[in-house]
Amino acid sequence: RHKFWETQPVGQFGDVADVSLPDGAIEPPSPLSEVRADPYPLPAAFEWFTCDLDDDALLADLYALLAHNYVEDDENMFRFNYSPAFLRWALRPPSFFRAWHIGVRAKESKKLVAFISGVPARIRARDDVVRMAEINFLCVHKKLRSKRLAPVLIREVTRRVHLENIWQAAYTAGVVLPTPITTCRYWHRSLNPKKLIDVGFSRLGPRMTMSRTVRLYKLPDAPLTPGFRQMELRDVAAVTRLLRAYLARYVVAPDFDELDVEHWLLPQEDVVDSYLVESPETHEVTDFCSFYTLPSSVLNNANYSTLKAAYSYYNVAVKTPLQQLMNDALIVAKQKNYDVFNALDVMENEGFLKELKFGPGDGQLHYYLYNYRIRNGIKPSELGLVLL
Ligand code: NHW
Ligand code: EN5
Repeated sequence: RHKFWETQPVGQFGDVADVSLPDGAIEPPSPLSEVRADPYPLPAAFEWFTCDLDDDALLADLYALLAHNYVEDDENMFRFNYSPAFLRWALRPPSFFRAWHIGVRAKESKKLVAFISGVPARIRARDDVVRMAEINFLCVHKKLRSKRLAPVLIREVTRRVHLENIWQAAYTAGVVLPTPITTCRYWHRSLNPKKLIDVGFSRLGPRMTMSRTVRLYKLPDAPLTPGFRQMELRDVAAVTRLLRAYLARYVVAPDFDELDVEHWLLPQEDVVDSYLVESPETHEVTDFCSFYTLPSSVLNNANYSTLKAAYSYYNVAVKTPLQQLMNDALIVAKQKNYDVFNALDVMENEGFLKELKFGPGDGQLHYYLYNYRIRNGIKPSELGLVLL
């Protein structure tokens, strides 16, 4: 059934519950001298191309490839539209490897036709902190689909990860592959219900009018929690302490240090937003919330071409109730003109989704580890990892 995935060190559908298999690496690392030295062969018309994201022209090509060929919803109404600034952020975290930004281009025209990327991360599974690659932005041009190019891209990124002596990876996908460690649901909170209905993202509920719907989703003009403000560079140490203590509760979570927090959580306009609560009395940082910006192109709509979406990222509620903290996140997202606020049912998110009027979406997100087994998987609420 899975001609490619059957050959890979991933949980195979039959073994998920096998008690005789230990958790951890499925196969041991090989000596680096045994890692294949040259790139996998591509069909003759194409060549490998390591992408330099400092180069604005290359970044524009990558942006265009993804804007036209990346992930769509099941009815092909929307397509993710990662911005160039977002892609630079997502692909250049601390200690990134340029060799892991892998393009395929047509030899003749030099047109970029496929891409896959990895970035390094330390991810903890139970008490085991593992160096991994986070794989993302796998994309093959629509005209080159179903020609088995994806397995070549995956093998090539695997080879380049192995060359750095890294043997595990984490990735997410909307499709089922062997074998998810957990399956999450997307939830959506309307901020601009009229537009969402006009573009077909949501529907007018039964016995609802437009004006009742607009009233239902109305939010205050400004955050309610005293001391709620944007995160700044001077907050990195405090946010890192808060986040490390919080993520320790989850079975699978990133192991962030201050450099990671500075990269992944310091606000960047229209890329990532982070807020915290600074106690007005003690000036302690007590709570934190964040979201990233990922618009979607609206396909085939006469009135609108894009949806501005915020995606819940890492949130830590210690002193402020989580529901109140996330309500403030909705309020600032509304102030900043987002149309919708999305969240997965990971971490403690179940505790605010319904109360804050999120509704379940039609999309799922499956989480995977490469060459790492976790027997029987985990629940979404045991997962402390959000990939972009
Ligand atoms: S998930 C988003 C993936 N991208 C898209 O959905 C964009 C739109 N679609 C496309 O561009 C986030 C194409 O349809 C793609 C497949 C390129 C998806 N993950 O070339 P063929 C990520 O980026 C398998 C993994 O003929 P295609 C995560 C499929 O099951 N495998 O198909 C990426 C089949 O194998 P099988 C996927 O439609 C994680 C084979 O590809 C997949 O022209 C990557 C068919 O290939 C997916 N999303 O191209 C894995 N979609 O065994 C990283 C399909 O079933 C693993 N397939 O026959 C770790 C590597 C690092 C290890 C380091 C130690
Ligand atoms: C990982 N980095 O399906 C990349 N999105 O629900 C791979 N649905 O937006 C991830 N179909 O439910 C790929 N509106 C997986 C995600 C692919 C994109 C995707 C889903 C997630 C989505 C929307 C629009 C559906 C349009 C028709 C949806 C309902 C919203 C409604 C708002 C009001 C309250 C009830 C829910």
